[in-house]
Amino acid sequence: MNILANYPPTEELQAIDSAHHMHPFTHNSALADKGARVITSAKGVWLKDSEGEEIIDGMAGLWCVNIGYGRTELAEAAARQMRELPFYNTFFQTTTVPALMLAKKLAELAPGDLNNVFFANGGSDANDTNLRMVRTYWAEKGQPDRDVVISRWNAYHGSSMGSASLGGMKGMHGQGGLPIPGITYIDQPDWWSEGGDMTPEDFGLERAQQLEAKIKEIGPEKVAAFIAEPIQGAGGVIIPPTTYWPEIQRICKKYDILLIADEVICAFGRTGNWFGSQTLGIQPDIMTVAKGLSSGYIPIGASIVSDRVAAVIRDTDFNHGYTYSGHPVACAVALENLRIIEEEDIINQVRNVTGPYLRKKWEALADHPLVGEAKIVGMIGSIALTPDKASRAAFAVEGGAIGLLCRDQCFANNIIMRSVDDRMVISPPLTITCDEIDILIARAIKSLDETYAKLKAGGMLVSA
Ligand code: PXG
Repeated sequence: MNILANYPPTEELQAIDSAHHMHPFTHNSALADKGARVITSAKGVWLKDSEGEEIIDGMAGLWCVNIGYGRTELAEAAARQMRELPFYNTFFQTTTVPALMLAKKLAELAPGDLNNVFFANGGSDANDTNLRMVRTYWAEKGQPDRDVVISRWNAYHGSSMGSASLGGMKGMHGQGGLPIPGITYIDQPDWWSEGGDMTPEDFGLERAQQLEAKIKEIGPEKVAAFIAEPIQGAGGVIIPPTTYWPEIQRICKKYDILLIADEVICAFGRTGNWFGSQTLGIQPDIMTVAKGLSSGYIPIGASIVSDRVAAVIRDTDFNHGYTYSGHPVACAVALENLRIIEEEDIINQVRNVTGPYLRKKWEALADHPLVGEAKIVGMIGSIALTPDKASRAAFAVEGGAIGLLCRDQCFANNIIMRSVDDRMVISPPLTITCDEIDILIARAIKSLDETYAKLKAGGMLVSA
């Protein structure tokens, strides 16, 4: 059966979906009651569903379709590679041309001495690699007790046992016996929600200095690494105050703590540079990448490792790897994706043209009665919904219910914006045009207006 051209009616598809398909991060029974929206095709920034509705995708799939949908060059690269060599492993003294070429390309693109690439299938398993790698690094250097990794509350680093433990999502820790030992957390640099009366700059410093306090509490000789996203994505697009990262960098250097920048969302143009670390002024020892590496066309992730760390790991048997590490088809698709980003000058377009255009319109959303702060860097932004801007109040209704209401309103208006608690976030394809940005913003405003009207009518514009 050609499922692309000849699928059953929507209701039937939804019934099959709810009978057999368990969705991630979803209350599946509740979803079954209303039925999942069936996405059937896409081009550029536009999704189409099984009812023929056209939806503007403000989230680039799941923060990943950087070059937009429908690029047949990637399909052709995959088909070519599948015909030539669909799979071969990289475990036992063998390699493949796409894997080595992609490793070389990433080494060229990555800043500083990040010249060494260990492949994974996505961000979660790349972060598992990082956890084992930094501990192995210190053990090989004769410091096996140096095994604690410091992370941040409300960080997202993946969903496997290791990466979800590295993450600081309390709801995830509550299920399945997490976190695993040897991981500890400091607070996030979310000035809007947690900054109180401090200036953003003072608050950024204070939050960064929690790292130093934590290192002293544990003992520097026990700390292996600090892991963080340059800009927290799944945590609500938390863009840290300008004082934050320089202070983190200073502290990591002072105590010789390895710095892992989780670039799964920030890399490949999202912030207006190849890597978020360049935008935020970070010099990591390891970068985690995934998502935009293939623009989501095929699963692939990687750890990009500094010469210093790699020298030690290369000199030992690192007993770690995935069947599909360096999968030739995934690597061929990623290479084609990077070629397109480079040759079509997509990152400069974000930095100089579409990014500034979006920024102006996005920041103007702060004038809406429902919106407190509106922040954006490149093509990743968020707005905080609030019943009272002046006091930066949270809503009396808890659990991100207002955000969910706004998200559903967006969905009904054929715009995808994701809610994280009561923040709305966007991360559109980097190829979005100025005309499409106008449509995105118009639909966002319509959705905010409708949400506001509903809250007013329901008496829910009440501070906690
Ligand atoms: N690190 C970061 C920073 C991420 O954003 C991962 C690691 C894990 O990658 P994989 O490929 O294993 O999923 C991510 C993934 C959301 C959402 O709801 C975000 C992610 C994944 C799923 C949902 O915003 N980010």
